[in-house]
Amino acid sequence: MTELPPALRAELVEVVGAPNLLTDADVVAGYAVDWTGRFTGTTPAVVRPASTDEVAGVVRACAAHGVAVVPQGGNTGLVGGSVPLEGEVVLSLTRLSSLDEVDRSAAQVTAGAGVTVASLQRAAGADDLAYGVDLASRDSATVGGTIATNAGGLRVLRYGDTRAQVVGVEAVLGDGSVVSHLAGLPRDNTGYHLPSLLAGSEGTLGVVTRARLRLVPATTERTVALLAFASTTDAVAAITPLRSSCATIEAIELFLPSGLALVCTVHDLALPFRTTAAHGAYLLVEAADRRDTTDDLASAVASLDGVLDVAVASDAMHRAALWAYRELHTEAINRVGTPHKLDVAVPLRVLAMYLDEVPAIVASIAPDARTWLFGHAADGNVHVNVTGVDPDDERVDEAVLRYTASFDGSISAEHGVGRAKARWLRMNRSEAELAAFRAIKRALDPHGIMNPGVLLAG
Ligand code: 2HG
Ligand code: ZN
Repeated sequence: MTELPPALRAELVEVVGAPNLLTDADVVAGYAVDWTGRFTGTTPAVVRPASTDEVAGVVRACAAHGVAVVPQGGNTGLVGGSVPLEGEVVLSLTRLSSLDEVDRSAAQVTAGAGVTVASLQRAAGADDLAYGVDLASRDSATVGGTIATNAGGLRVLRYGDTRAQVVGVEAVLGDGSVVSHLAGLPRDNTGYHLPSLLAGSEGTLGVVTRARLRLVPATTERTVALLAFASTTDAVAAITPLRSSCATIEAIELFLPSGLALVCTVHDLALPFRTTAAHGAYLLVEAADRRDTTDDLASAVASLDGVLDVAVASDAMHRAALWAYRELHTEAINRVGTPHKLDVAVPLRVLAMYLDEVPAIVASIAPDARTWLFGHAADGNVHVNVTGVDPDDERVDEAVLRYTASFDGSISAEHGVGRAKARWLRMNRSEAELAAFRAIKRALDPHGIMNPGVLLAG
């Protein structure tokens, strides 16, 4: 669709006011492309409601006119799930930015869908609490978007994924009805758990407008160690001993020498070690507590086999410098070319072999492509990025995902299925499961207007 039907336009103006219905081609173009530039669409309009009622009004109007809607938060998604690839209307949730006072007795807070993860973290921190989800895109990624995609991030091993933080939701379902259950009681067995269903539903059932989120005790002391190993096998073998000898570990991240070299070149950073010639893999480990964690982490590292080099940082500046080697991977890879992004998870017992095999699988199909591997090692979550392959050539994607699924691995570990992987969902899900998914979709989105083509293909 290139233009809104005039009657729909009038109804949307009625709901959100003319300034919040954007139709200027230059303005809406920015909402129609994803961060990586791989997914570009078009839209006749971007609607910017400011309350749950307005969202409901927008969804009802679009449903009445049979017009499809793509919900969008900070637009940091990586699987084409938040951009209008088939000319849908974009429902931008960034104006839903109300953040209630932190409820200290419950250790919870109610936040609007448009609140960024970074603002949520700041608000929790001011009350000596923390939000358990952290990710590199924290300054743009929103509460609504991270719930819709069930974002993982850097601290899943300690606090779980986004779904584990959501204790209540308010949402507008695909038929325009509003469901709201925000009490967040720790014990509440009164029926189906809609937060669990909506987390990871990628906007295909409805739109989360507010959420009640669990907070965790703030940690004041942090230590980061960057460990160098000769091989992926040695690095992966260190994960379980690290976790069992140091209870305060929050993150165990992995990257490889090629990625480190790229990050250092693109971002003009010095290498972390004098020589890296003998290194085959790195683990970045962070421990956090309310007391100094340096000794805990140092003794856990000292008992490991195969550590060739260690860099340790306790103060904020040096910690950030070590994290930069990991967090800047995404940006550095994007400078090489628009990547194919395959966010997968495999059991830890096959992780080292997987990391060693994937580049060969890619090379067998696309000899000139480059494969970049990094990710959340403790969860077996690997971000397979491939550059040098045409955006529409999906042979590499298919082969890597098939290899992943052969170990009962997940073809979408934390970014969602989006449009990018919808056609491969069968690799992970049985016909019976897909039938159940479709039945749920039909029940909550009877007009089929919520993010069509995302998650469930066709
Ligand atoms: C990360 O872990 C993000 O840094 C992005 O999930 C991963 O760019 C990617 O593939
Ligand atoms: Zn990640």
